[in-house]
Amino acid sequence: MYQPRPEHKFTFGLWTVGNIGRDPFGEAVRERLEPDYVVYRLAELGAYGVNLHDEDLIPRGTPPAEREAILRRFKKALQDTGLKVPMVTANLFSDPAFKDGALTSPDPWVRAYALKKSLETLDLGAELGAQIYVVWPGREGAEVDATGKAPRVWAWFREALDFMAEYAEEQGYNYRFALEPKPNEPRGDIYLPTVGSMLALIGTLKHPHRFGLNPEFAHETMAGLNFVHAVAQALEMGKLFHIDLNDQRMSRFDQDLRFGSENLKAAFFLVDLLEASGYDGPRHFDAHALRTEDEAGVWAFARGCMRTYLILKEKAQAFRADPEVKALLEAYYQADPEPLALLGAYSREKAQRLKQLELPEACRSRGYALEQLDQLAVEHLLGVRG
Ligand SMILES: [Mn+2]
Repeated sequence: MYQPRPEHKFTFGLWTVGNIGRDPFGEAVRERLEPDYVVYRLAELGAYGVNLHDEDLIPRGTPPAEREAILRRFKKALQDTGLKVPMVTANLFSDPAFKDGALTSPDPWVRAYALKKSLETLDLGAELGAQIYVVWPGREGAEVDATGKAPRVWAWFREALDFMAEYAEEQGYNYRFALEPKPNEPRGDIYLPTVGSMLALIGTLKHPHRFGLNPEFAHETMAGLNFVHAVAQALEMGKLFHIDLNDQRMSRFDQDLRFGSENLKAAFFLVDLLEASGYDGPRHFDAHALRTEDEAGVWAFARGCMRTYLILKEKAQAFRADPEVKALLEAYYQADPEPLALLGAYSREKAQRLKQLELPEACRSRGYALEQLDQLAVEHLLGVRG
């Protein structure tokens, strides 16, 4: 029961299970795990794939011969286990050069270097079979607005994205680009803080069909927003290219907690939404074990993420199949054909009839039975129904 299998498409980043527990106040508490070792362990746990930043696999400054040896070992582990690398992303945040932005640094040397690093990561990912390229503009932000940079960054960021897309096209790579918003951290404010701001940017790119979203539970929650709504909008627009699952308390630093460990109800409705949507991309856990944990705790964390997802999937199915829930929803959406005939696409005739409309008084006194519906969801979650 609740045993993860590759067809569930669960993925982890090398940086997630490989997180060494460093925080702004404390040193590392765990040893770095070798990438090939992570692959074997994730495969044992039933994961589908492993994702990476360029530097998770090949640390900056690795000599070419060593680079080849690392790649050989990593590819052998992938071959031995059947694990996939569905997504790659460039680390545009660790290098001190990126302290005032990477693709939006005021220094064109830095912008060019960030772009070069992105192209090299596209090459690396293509070599590993990746088809999703995430762009997380974590350093593309500011603490100081006196520079007047804010109105300029959009053009720089847009040009860089267009450049990457055209490079990928010319190389014959089969990438979809997934943009990941976050409100703050590491910068005081990040320029593209929410799913809504990213969706708006995509419409201004040269090749918008190649770009979509990689929304993250923790990031929208940090902004005080409803992650389920954000994902629903991305889905409806055909823009959910990837998803970062984890958990988070509101108004805190980026906690990257085990999936479902804090906002169980939001996680429940998220799984409900994703599973019903036909989304068939990876279910990626961008989270890490608590700093209190040793390596055993890391694998318990990884198992927990996947197990909770599968339990919530079962609960969501039971909730949707519950006859009381179905009856409440039927009544909720019950619709008189008369007003429906006045809605939809504009016509002069409809507009004239709308002006004659008298709202039935029952629309003011009607109850929507949401207390009953929500209580049923809570009872499914608490395990006393279904
Ligand atoms: Mn993330």
